[in-house]
Amino acid sequence: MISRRTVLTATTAGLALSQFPKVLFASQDVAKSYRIGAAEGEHSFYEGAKPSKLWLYNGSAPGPAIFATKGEILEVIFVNHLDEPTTIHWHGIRNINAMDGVPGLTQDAVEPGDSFTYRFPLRDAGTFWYHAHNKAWEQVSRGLYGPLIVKEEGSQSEKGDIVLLVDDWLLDEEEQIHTASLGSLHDWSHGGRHGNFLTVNGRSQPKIEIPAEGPVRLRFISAANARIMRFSLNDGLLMRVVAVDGAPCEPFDIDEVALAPAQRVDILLESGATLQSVWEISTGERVMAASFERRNALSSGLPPSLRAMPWYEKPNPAGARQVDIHMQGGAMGNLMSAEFDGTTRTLQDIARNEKKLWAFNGKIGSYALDIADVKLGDVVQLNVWNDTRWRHAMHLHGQHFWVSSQEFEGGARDLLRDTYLMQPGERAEFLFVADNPGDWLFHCHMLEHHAAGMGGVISIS
Ligand SMILES: [Cu+2]
Repeated sequence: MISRRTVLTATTAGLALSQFPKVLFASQDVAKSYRIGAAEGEHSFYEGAKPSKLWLYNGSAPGPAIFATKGEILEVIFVNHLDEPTTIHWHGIRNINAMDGVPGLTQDAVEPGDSFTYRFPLRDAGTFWYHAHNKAWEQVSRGLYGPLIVKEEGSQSEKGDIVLLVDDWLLDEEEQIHTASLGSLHDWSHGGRHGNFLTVNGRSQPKIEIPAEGPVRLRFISAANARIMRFSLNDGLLMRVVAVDGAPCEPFDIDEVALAPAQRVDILLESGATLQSVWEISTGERVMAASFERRNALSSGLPPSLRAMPWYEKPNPAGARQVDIHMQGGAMGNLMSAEFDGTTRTLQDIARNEKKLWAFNGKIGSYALDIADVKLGDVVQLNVWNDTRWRHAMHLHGQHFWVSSQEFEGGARDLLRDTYLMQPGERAEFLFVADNPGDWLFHCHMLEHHAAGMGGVISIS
């Protein structure tokens, strides 16, 4: 940990204070410090299961749950014990750019045996998660992710505050990661890698303790590579949505919650008394995801965050900086040719030889693809057109955007999100205040689509 004295000593050694990234000065206030190591390990998905060989943070699936409070500085001393480079991305955190964890854009990848210290202020309370961001299509599918929950200042720990981190793993008959299909061109050009084994918090059909009475908050987080999951509760219990992607929203009631990769939805039940189970229903077949057990008659009041406002109001779109993003490509699409590394080639050629299949505005995406340079403080409107045959979960790093969401029953709703699920043919406007400087990735969170070219950079300065 870098103390005030370290900084002062460095200054007298001739380094100007301005050369230090701002974040160092906050280090003396570090309130939560974690050590997280990534390594191969074994994990049992259920009692008596044959251990599965996974890639894990601190040996557990999911990685350690990080609980912190809004306003705190979070420090994570990360060590890479894998045989390949990696980084950690803090999904949904309106982060300092240098701490965003995108290798080749915001930091160098952490090489095997090396370490990297992430240290950043927690500006917002909400439901977040963290995951590997190098070769994420493989590293996340092998288990490198965990929950990050930021509480409101002054909120007590709530027994009824339940994390449901869901994932679909693709396992073979030995209950090991199906490695032969990793990187399948079919997945990359179609709907991504879909698993065959559902877990909640790393376990198959876990029994989760809830208080015998009082409200229950369910924090759904999807760590799936590509599957769009859908959940309902026993007896069709109504779910009151109180936050999406971490940000509080005007509450609304639904029967089913849809969850695209990386999305979060917080559900409030005024009383957990009749809550028994949660079911995954996206395949048309009801699969039990988890059940609930009542312990201790601990009643607790509603956490203050449940009545909170969105982080910022929807800005006025008049005069917003317009950025058009035309998404094309993939199987059965209308993209015949695209620019790759400065040269225009047929999509067939690029797919076969470069394994790239998706484009923004006629260009195959990468960290070198500059989508837009915008001025700090500008209101920006991304006009996103999904001109493909596939659904895409579009994620903007570093900020949340307002979108007229078509994702839930009951018509369009203005929501503040960081990941929006777009239907084939859908056009959507993502409206945000560009108040966070840096180079920010905008990409599809179907991790195979991102790997195959669906991503680019929005620079704010
Ligand atoms: Cu996609």
